[in-house]
Amino acid sequence: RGGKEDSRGALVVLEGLDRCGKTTQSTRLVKHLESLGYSTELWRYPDRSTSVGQMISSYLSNKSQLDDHTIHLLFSANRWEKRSLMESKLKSGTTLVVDRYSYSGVAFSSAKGLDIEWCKAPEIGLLAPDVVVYLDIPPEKAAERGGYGGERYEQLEFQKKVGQRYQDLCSANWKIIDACSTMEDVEKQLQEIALDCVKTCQEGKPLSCLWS
Ligand code: 2DT
Repeated sequence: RGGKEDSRGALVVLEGLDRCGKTTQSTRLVKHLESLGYSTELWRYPDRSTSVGQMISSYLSNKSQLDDHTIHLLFSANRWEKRSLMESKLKSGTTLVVDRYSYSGVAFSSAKGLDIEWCKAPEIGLLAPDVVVYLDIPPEKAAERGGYGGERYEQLEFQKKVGQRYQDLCSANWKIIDACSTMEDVEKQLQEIALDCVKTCQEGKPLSCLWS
Protein backbone atom coordinates (compact mmCIF):
# COMPACT_ATOMS: atom_id res chain seq x y z
CA ARG A 1 0.00 0.00 0.00
CA GLY A 2 2.95 2.31 -0.64
CA GLY A 3 0.81 3.89 -3.31
CA LYS A 4 1.87 5.20 -6.67
CA GLU A 5 5.62 5.24 -7.31
CA ASP A 6 5.75 9.01 -7.15
CA SER A 7 3.40 9.59 -4.22
CA ARG A 8 4.85 11.27 -1.19
CA GLY A 9 4.52 10.64 2.51
CA ALA A 10 2.71 12.95 4.90
CA LEU A 11 4.19 15.22 7.55
CA VAL A 12 2.01 14.68 10.60
CA VAL A 13 2.88 16.75 13.65
CA LEU A 14 1.65 16.23 17.19
CA GLU A 15 1.73 19.14 19.59
CA GLY A 16 0.56 19.78 23.12
CA LEU A 17 1.59 20.48 26.68
CA ASP A 18 3.85 18.16 28.61
CA ARG A 19 1.99 15.01 29.74
CA CYS A 20 -0.79 15.38 27.15
CA GLY A 21 0.01 11.93 25.76
CA LYS A 22 1.87 12.93 22.58
CA THR A 23 4.62 10.39 22.90
CA THR A 24 2.30 7.45 23.62
CA GLN A 25 -0.06 8.45 20.86
CA SER A 26 2.58 9.10 18.23
CA THR A 27 4.12 5.69 18.92
CA ARG A 28 0.73 4.01 18.56
CA LEU A 29 -0.06 5.92 15.39
CA VAL A 30 3.16 4.83 13.73
CA LYS A 31 2.39 1.18 14.54
CA HIS A 32 -1.10 1.59 13.12
CA LEU A 33 0.03 3.16 9.84
CA GLU A 34 2.73 0.51 9.46
CA SER A 35 0.17 -2.23 10.03
CA LEU A 36 -1.80 -0.81 7.11
CA GLY A 37 1.28 -1.07 4.95
CA TYR A 38 2.35 2.57 4.91
CA SER A 39 6.04 3.28 5.26
CA THR A 40 6.15 5.40 8.44
CA GLU A 41 8.74 6.74 10.85
CA LEU A 42 8.48 8.31 14.28
CA TRP A 43 10.51 11.49 14.68
CA ARG A 44 10.73 13.83 17.64
CA TYR A 45 12.09 17.24 18.44
CA PRO A 46 14.31 18.03 20.07
CA ASP A 47 16.35 15.29 18.43
CA ARG A 48 18.80 14.83 21.28
CA SER A 49 21.10 12.55 19.28
CA THR A 50 22.93 15.30 17.38
CA SER A 51 25.56 17.61 18.86
CA VAL A 52 23.09 20.51 18.81
CA GLY A 53 20.57 18.15 20.42
CA GLN A 54 23.00 17.37 23.20
CA MET A 55 23.36 21.06 24.00
CA ILE A 56 19.57 21.32 24.14
CA SER A 57 19.31 18.26 26.34
CA SER A 58 21.86 19.62 28.75
CA TYR A 59 19.92 22.90 28.93
CA LEU A 60 16.58 21.16 29.51
CA SER A 61 17.99 19.09 32.33
CA ASN A 62 19.41 22.25 33.94
CA LYS A 63 23.00 21.14 33.47
CA SER A 64 23.72 24.29 31.49
CA GLN A 65 22.36 27.81 31.29
CA LEU A 66 21.73 29.63 28.02
CA ASP A 67 20.22 32.95 27.04
CA ASP A 68 16.57 32.56 25.92
CA HIS A 69 17.36 33.67 22.36
CA THR A 70 20.30 31.32 22.13
CA ILE A 71 18.35 28.22 23.14
CA HIS A 72 15.55 29.22 20.79
CA LEU A 73 17.98 29.30 17.86
CA LEU A 74 19.45 25.95 18.90
CA PHE A 75 16.00 24.34 18.82
CA SER A 76 15.53 25.83 15.37
CA ALA A 77 18.98 24.68 14.21
CA ASN A 78 18.04 21.20 15.43
CA ARG A 79 15.15 21.24 12.94
CA TRP A 80 17.25 22.73 10.13
CA GLU A 81 19.90 20.05 10.49
CA LYS A 82 17.24 17.42 9.78
CA ARG A 83 15.38 19.33 7.07
CA SER A 84 16.97 17.77 4.00
CA LEU A 85 16.57 14.25 5.40
CA MET A 86 12.95 15.07 6.20
CA GLU A 87 12.34 16.21 2.64
CA SER A 88 13.96 13.17 1.07
CA LYS A 89 12.02 10.78 3.32
CA LEU A 90 8.73 12.45 2.46
CA LYS A 91 9.51 12.52 -1.24
CA SER A 92 10.43 8.85 -1.22
CA GLY A 93 6.99 8.05 0.17
CA THR A 94 7.64 7.73 3.90
CA THR A 95 5.15 9.33 6.26
CA LEU A 96 6.71 11.06 9.26
CA VAL A 97 4.87 11.29 12.56
CA VAL A 98 6.64 14.04 14.46
CA ASP A 99 6.38 14.50 18.21
CA ARG A 100 6.76 18.33 18.57
CA TYR A 101 7.91 20.76 15.87
CA SER A 102 8.16 24.50 15.22
CA TYR A 103 5.00 25.25 17.20
CA SER A 104 6.68 23.98 20.36
CA GLY A 105 9.59 26.21 19.46
CA VAL A 106 7.42 29.31 19.15
CA ALA A 107 5.01 28.49 21.99
CA PHE A 108 7.67 27.75 24.60
CA SER A 109 10.02 30.61 23.73
CA SER A 110 7.28 33.22 23.38
CA ALA A 111 5.83 32.03 26.70
CA LYS A 112 9.11 33.23 28.23
CA GLY A 113 8.44 36.67 26.80
CA LEU A 114 10.28 36.61 23.49
CA ASP A 115 8.55 38.37 20.61
CA ILE A 116 6.42 35.91 18.65
CA GLU A 117 7.47 37.17 15.20
CA TRP A 118 11.12 36.96 16.23
CA CYS A 119 10.46 33.38 17.32
CA LYS A 120 8.89 32.45 14.00
CA ALA A 121 11.60 33.98 11.81
CA PRO A 122 14.23 31.21 12.00
CA GLU A 123 11.50 28.64 11.28
CA ILE A 124 10.69 30.19 7.88
CA GLY A 125 11.54 27.74 5.14
CA LEU A 126 11.26 24.57 7.19
CA LEU A 127 8.77 22.09 5.77
CA ALA A 128 5.18 22.84 6.69
CA PRO A 129 3.23 20.01 8.32
CA ASP A 130 0.33 18.57 6.33
CA VAL A 131 -1.60 18.44 9.56
CA VAL A 132 -0.96 19.52 13.12
CA VAL A 133 -2.81 17.52 15.75
CA TYR A 134 -3.10 19.33 19.05
CA LEU A 135 -3.75 17.11 22.04
CA ASP A 136 -5.71 19.47 24.18
CA ILE A 137 -5.45 19.13 27.96
CA PRO A 138 -5.95 21.74 30.69
CA PRO A 139 -2.58 22.38 32.33
CA GLU A 140 -3.99 21.42 35.74
CA LYS A 141 -5.09 18.03 34.39
CA ALA A 142 -1.71 17.44 32.83
CA ALA A 143 -0.02 18.24 36.12
CA GLU A 144 -2.29 15.75 37.91
CA ARG A 145 -1.08 13.00 35.60
CA GLY A 146 2.13 13.33 37.50
CA GLY A 147 5.53 12.41 36.33
CA TYR A 148 6.61 15.89 35.37
CA GLY A 149 10.16 14.67 35.05
CA GLY A 150 11.77 17.73 36.59
CA GLU A 151 13.03 19.22 33.35
CA ARG A 152 13.24 22.97 33.00
CA TYR A 153 9.77 23.71 31.56
CA GLU A 154 7.76 21.17 33.56
CA GLN A 155 6.01 23.58 35.90
CA LEU A 156 2.32 24.36 36.06
CA GLU A 157 2.52 28.15 35.84
CA PHE A 158 4.78 28.02 32.82
CA GLN A 159 2.68 25.33 31.11
CA LYS A 160 -0.37 27.60 31.47
CA LYS A 161 1.42 30.31 29.51
CA VAL A 162 2.52 27.81 26.87
CA GLY A 163 -1.10 26.66 26.50
CA GLN A 164 -2.16 30.22 25.74
CA ARG A 165 0.58 30.56 23.12
CA TYR A 166 -0.53 27.37 21.42
CA GLN A 167 -4.04 28.84 21.22
CA ASP A 168 -2.65 31.92 19.50
CA LEU A 169 -0.80 29.75 16.96
CA CYS A 170 -3.73 27.46 16.16
CA SER A 171 -4.71 27.82 12.49
CA ALA A 172 -6.67 26.13 9.70
CA ASN A 173 -4.60 22.97 9.35
CA TRP A 174 -4.82 22.17 13.07
CA LYS A 175 -7.03 19.40 14.40
CA ILE A 176 -7.82 19.46 18.07
CA ILE A 177 -8.37 16.30 20.06
CA ASP A 178 -9.60 16.33 23.63
CA ALA A 179 -6.69 14.65 25.39
CA CYS A 180 -8.86 13.97 28.45
CA SER A 181 -10.83 11.32 26.54
CA THR A 182 -9.80 7.71 26.95
CA MET A 183 -6.53 6.63 25.40
CA GLU A 184 -8.47 4.48 22.91
CA ASP A 185 -10.70 7.36 21.93
CA VAL A 186 -7.78 9.67 21.30
CA GLU A 187 -6.06 6.90 19.36
CA LYS A 188 -9.07 6.38 17.07
CA GLN A 189 -9.52 10.07 16.32
CA LEU A 190 -5.84 10.44 15.61
CA GLN A 191 -5.88 7.45 13.25
CA GLU A 192 -8.72 8.95 11.24
CA ILE A 193 -7.07 12.35 10.94
CA ALA A 194 -3.71 10.86 9.98
CA LEU A 195 -5.11 8.41 7.44
CA ASP A 196 -7.09 11.14 5.77
CA CYS A 197 -3.95 13.26 5.59
CA VAL A 198 -1.80 10.41 4.24
CA LYS A 199 -4.31 9.84 1.46
CA THR A 200 -4.46 13.52 0.51
CA CYS A 201 -0.67 13.58 0.22
CA GLN A 202 -0.65 10.40 -1.87
CA GLU A 203 -3.10 12.05 -4.21
CA GLY A 204 -0.60 14.78 -4.94
CA LYS A 205 -0.92 17.54 -2.37
CA PRO A 206 2.31 19.53 -2.78
CA LEU A 207 4.84 20.03 0.00
CA SER A 208 5.02 23.57 1.30
CA CYS A 209 7.09 25.61 3.71
CA LEU A 210 6.51 27.46 6.97
CA TRP A 211 4.81 29.78 7.65
CA SER A 212 2.05 29.44 5.12
P1 2DT B 1 10.18 16.68 25.30
O1 2DT B 1 9.90 16.54 26.76
O2 2DT B 1 9.02 16.41 24.39
O3 2DT B 1 11.45 16.00 24.85
O4 2DT B 1 10.42 18.25 25.03
N1 2DT B 1 10.77 22.66 23.30
C1 2DT B 1 10.71 21.74 22.31
C2 2DT B 1 11.10 23.98 23.05
O5 2DT B 1 11.17 24.80 23.95
N2 2DT B 1 11.36 24.35 21.76
C3 2DT B 1 11.30 23.45 20.71
O6 2DT B 1 11.55 23.83 19.56
C4 2DT B 1 10.96 22.08 21.00
C5 2DT B 1 10.90 21.09 19.90
C6 2DT B 1 9.24 21.57 24.93
C7 2DT B 1 11.39 18.95 25.67
C8 2DT B 1 10.98 20.36 25.98
O7 2DT B 1 11.50 21.25 25.00
C9 2DT B 1 10.54 22.23 24.68
C10 2DT B 1 9.51 20.62 26.05
